[in-house]
Amino acid sequence: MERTFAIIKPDAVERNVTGQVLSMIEEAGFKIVGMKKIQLTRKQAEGFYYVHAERPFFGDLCTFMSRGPVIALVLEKEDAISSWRNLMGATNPANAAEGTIRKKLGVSIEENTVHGSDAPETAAYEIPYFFSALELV
Ligand code: RTP
Ligand code: MG
Repeated sequence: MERTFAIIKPDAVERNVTGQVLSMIEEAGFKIVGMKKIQLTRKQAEGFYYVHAERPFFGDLCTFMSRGPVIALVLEKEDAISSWRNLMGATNPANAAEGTIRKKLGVSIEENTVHGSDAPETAAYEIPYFFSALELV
C-alpha cells in the first residue's frame, strides 16, 4: 500500500463540490487516512509549492491557494501516487481525459480543483507539511 497527498483546492471549496470530489476518490477505491480543512497563509502556500518558485505562475498560484480554505487529504491505495494523478487528469482541464476530476470539475489551468503529489519524494515532503503521524489513521 502506498500513500499520497491530495488537496481539494479553494475553487472547489468555494463552489461546494468537495463532496463530489470525495465521492470520486472513494469510488476509485482510495482509503482516506487523513483529512482536514485548513486555510493556508500566503507564506505556507509558498513553502508548499517551493519547487515552483522560479516559474512565472508562482505568484498567482500562491495567491490562489491561500485565498480560501482547502481540504488536505492523505490517500492510501496500491500505486496511490500514480493512481491519484490519473484520477485528477491533466493540469489544464481542457486537456483532461473523460472521467477525471479536472475534466468534470476543473475551471482553468490554475483553478484545477485538485492537487496530487507527483513522486514518492514529493509525497514524503507534502504529507508531513500538513499532518502529524498521529493524524493518519
Ligand atoms: P499540482 O501540483 O497542483 O497537483 O498540479 P500539477 O502537478 O498538475 O501541475 P504543476 O505543473 O505542478 O503546477 C502546479 C499548479 O500551478 C497552477 N498552474 N498554473 N497559469 C499557469 O500556466 C499554471 N500552470 C500551473 C495549477 O494550479 C497547477 O495545478
Ligand atoms: Mg505538481
